[in-house]
Amino acid sequence: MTCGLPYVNGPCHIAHLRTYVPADIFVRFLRKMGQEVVFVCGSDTHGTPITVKAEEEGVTPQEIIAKYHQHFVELFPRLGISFNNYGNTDDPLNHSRTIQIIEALMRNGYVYAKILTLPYCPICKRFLPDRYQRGTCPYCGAPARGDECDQGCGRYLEPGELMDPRCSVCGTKPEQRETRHYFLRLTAFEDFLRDYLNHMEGTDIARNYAIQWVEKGLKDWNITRNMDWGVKFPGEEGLVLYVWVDAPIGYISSTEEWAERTGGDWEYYWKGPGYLIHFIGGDIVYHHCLFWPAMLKGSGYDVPYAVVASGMVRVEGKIFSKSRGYVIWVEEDYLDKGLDPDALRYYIASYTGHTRDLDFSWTTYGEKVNKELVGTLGNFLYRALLFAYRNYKAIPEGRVEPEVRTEVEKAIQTIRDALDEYAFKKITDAVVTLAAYGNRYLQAREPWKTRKTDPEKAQEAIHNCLWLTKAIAVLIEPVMPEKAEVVWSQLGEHREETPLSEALKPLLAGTPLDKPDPIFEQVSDETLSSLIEMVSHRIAMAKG
Ligand code: B3M
Ligand code: ZN
Repeated sequence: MTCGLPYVNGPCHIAHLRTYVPADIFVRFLRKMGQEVVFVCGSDTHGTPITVKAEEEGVTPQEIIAKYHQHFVELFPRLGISFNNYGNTDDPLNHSRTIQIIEALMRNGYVYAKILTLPYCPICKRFLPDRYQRGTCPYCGAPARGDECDQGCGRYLEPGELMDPRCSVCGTKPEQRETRHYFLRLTAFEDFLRDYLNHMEGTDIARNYAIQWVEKGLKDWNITRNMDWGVKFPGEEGLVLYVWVDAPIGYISSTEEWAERTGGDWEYYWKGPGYLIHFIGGDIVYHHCLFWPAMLKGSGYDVPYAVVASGMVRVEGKIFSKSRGYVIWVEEDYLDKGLDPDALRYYIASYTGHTRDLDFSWTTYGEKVNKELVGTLGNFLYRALLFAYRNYKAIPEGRVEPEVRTEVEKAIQTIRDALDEYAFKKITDAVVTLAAYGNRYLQAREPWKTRKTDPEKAQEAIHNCLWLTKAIAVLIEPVMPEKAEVVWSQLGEHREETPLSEALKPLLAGTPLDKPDPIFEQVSDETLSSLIEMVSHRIAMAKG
């Protein structure tokens, strides 16, 4: 399992989490169902996103990547994101794996050289790859940068395609100069890709977009850039591989790094019976479903079993944009303010279907936390545990009622189906529904009354509530791992990564209970207004 590699040119933001949180939930559930999973990611350290940022700050690319790599390494555990390995694409392992793959592609006849006439800035004295140019998208007319129509149709643009280019550093209109480049013969993979994409698992948006592009006709892919920073193209001075060549190869080298450290077998996943699953943002389907399978196929590796692409992210209703201020910085705006990491994981999983647009708004956040987490989920757990503690100080004896068992079985089935569809909202909904059922059950059994009139009945009811509590602890663990641990400890046990089947196992009556605390905290109106104010201020100050 992999997650798209973040460019380490800035800190982690909410749009990153749209990939990492669902992927982490998925991995945790696979493990709960007995699958062995290696979950890898790493920093994307090459390409113009890094060099442009380094130039802006007047530092070297190495300084930029060291700073933000460390930031991501420290951030993931704070959010319960549990990679088995987090590598980086400037690692010697990744350089050598990339060269190995390129040489294999060359040997197999899939790479050829061609002289191109490309924009060259006479003032900056260099060619203008990718983000060093701004101009107009030839497809939709929107303002765009060299390799991507980032404000319009979202298309991937080949070098030379951008219209009316300008140097993005000095604004000069570039000259045209000849330079030798290398291409991957993507057109040779057309039949292979058509067939592959028809079988590829994952979300519809990945498969359907990719199939459409193949049907529109493929073009060979320019895989080199006139730059120094990156993986050097073998035998060519002043040419590096395009970042989108060595970035996905980072998935392989991160697996190799994991294997070196643990004695595991990386080839099991990349050239053997293991399944490869990529979780990505919806804007990089082209790279993962066309370029990447072609590179793998052409150099003797296995192709991905599934590509799970998500919908886009909005902030307060507007398309996510760092420059326009529609952004939530995960560390500064969220974690460092003492907000609950599990509540953020819950928000991301539960807001909408995985392939739809996710809007992050603080008002919705407040409603979700206060109504769903505090009001329904936390309320049931707290009521059940507190009643048990006050009256019995231990888990009382009892038999699980068939109706209660059926509710848990239903939730488990819903979750299994949801995982098959990569439908994470269905998972959180199933858990909240189970807690709502628990609240109704408790209300109907009224143990606070029967405790005096029919003590055995009251015990039975509380036994059932605690059994439900245990089931909830098992089922929320992949979404809210910290909270699951707390619920387990409130049940008198210390358990992590319990198998899914544990949800239906009996409870150990007699286990002593401590006084529970509510596991979720209400977000106050004041906190919410200050968070809303923080974002509006940022938007007002943004340049554009
Ligand atoms: N670094 C980030 C992005 O375009 C890019 C992903 C690489 S995945 C191999 O979302
Ligand atoms: Zn466009």
